[in-house]
Amino acid sequence: MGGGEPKKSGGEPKKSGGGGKKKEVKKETGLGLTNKKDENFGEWYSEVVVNGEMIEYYDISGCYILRPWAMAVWEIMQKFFDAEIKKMKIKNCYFPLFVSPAVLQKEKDHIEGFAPEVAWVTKSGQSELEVPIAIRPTSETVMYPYYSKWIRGHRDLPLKLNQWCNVVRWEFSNPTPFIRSREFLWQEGHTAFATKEEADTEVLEILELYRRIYEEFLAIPVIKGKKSELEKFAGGFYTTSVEAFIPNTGRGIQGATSHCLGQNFAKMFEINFENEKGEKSMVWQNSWAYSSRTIGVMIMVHGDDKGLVLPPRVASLQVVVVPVPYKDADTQGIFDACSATVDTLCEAGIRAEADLRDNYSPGWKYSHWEMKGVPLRIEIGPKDFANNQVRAVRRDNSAKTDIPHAELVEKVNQMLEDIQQSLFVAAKEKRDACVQVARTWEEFVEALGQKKMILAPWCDEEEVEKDVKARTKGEMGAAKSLCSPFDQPELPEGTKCFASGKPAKKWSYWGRSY
Ligand code: 87F
Repeated sequence: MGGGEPKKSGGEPKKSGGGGKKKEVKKETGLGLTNKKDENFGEWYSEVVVNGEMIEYYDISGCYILRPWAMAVWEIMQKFFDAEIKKMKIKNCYFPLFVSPAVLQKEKDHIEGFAPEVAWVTKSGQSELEVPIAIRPTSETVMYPYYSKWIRGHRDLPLKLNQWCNVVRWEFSNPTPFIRSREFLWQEGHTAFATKEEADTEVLEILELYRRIYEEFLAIPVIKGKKSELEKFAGGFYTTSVEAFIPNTGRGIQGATSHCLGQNFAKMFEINFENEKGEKSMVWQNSWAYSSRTIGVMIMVHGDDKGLVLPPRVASLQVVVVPVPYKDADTQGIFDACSATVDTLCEAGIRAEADLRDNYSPGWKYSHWEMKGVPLRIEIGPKDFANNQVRAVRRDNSAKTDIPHAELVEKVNQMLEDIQQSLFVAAKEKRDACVQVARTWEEFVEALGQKKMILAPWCDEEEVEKDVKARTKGEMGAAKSLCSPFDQPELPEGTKCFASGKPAKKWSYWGRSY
């Protein structure tokens, strides 16, 4: 089970354990976590998002305040992705938050399963609206009527739009900050092409950008693949995704999706164009999104018992410089050295700040910035000051290095790069250790019991997947297919499906998931 939100209406993280003396001290300083990641993961997560200053709980269940510390991570990823899609000639736009019931109905076959999650506005002040209006859970129905209007001839294609916005899905099960919230931030791309080939190419280009967000920015290994018929977006033609894994809970998590919608929506919304031969044709469409869920996956994968661990590339603060004055030492000199160190780092493009507050001890500051996950701490004490050096301490492994001032920028850059790499490698090793090949139902059930992500040969039949879900139903939730990886291991002739015993058609990842 993933992180849970506090059960109390007040929205405070649960305090667990008896209030021993040690805990009193922690409470006073506001530092430290009462829950351990490996012992009580859900509670640990609720605590770390708050104490790390990413989230504040809100008085509406499933809604969370994203504090500047979280928003900065979002903006760094946004800057990257926005620049990349602009290179692909995708343009940003903004469509309204509200959807009329009439247009929502157009898509009713596909929306059917989602209907309970759609939130409606029914009143303004005390008066009932004549027609209630829906709040977008996604924007197909908002945007596509206008695609129909704007696309006339082949010269209007491709039409490639993206919007950065919030969406609302009124989830009922177990809301979790970032991972499953009733309102979240995302980008949604909606593109239309003259040909299937162009659409197919874009699906994979976008999926590669999603891989890069996870692997290069968040330092989280993902698997690229195709969703099963049961798990794909019902309104689409096929769905590709990047899938991550949370070792502590043994759950897979869909990281982002890139869909080829085929011509389904073109039919529904009459998005037609006249092709070069003067014939009427339907467009091919894609849609793709990643959301603020990315941040939750990062916290779950890298966080530890001291708090958040931010990968340097997404950390708004990469280096915190802490003065360590001593009774008789030249305090002003140390403070000035801290400021000078920050200036040097910032000039080199490193995101650095000094914590010069005089009402907190160095030890308190260490814990504070560890809780917030700053990748590198630089300490400057009397000895460092006298030797014209600084002491650097890594957040990920606590390793300490003395750096001569002359090598500051070079060494810090190296260390940040190394931390980024180490986090990815550590996450990958942990993830890989959770992958289990299962060839039979017995092996599958055993691996599932061990919280594994299971790679199994599959007949690719929808009925069989439904059967797997039914047979694994229980307290922890059923297993489902996560994706069929693009990177397929060899499948020798005669290999049988783990679940049905029929001839296997492909390898597929399975597991419990978020
Ligand atoms: C919830 C309520 C109503 C997901 C929903 O993935 C509708 C929906 O259509 C719904 N939850 N979906 C599927 C969203 C598909 C697609 N939309 C554009 C994406 C990428 C961005």
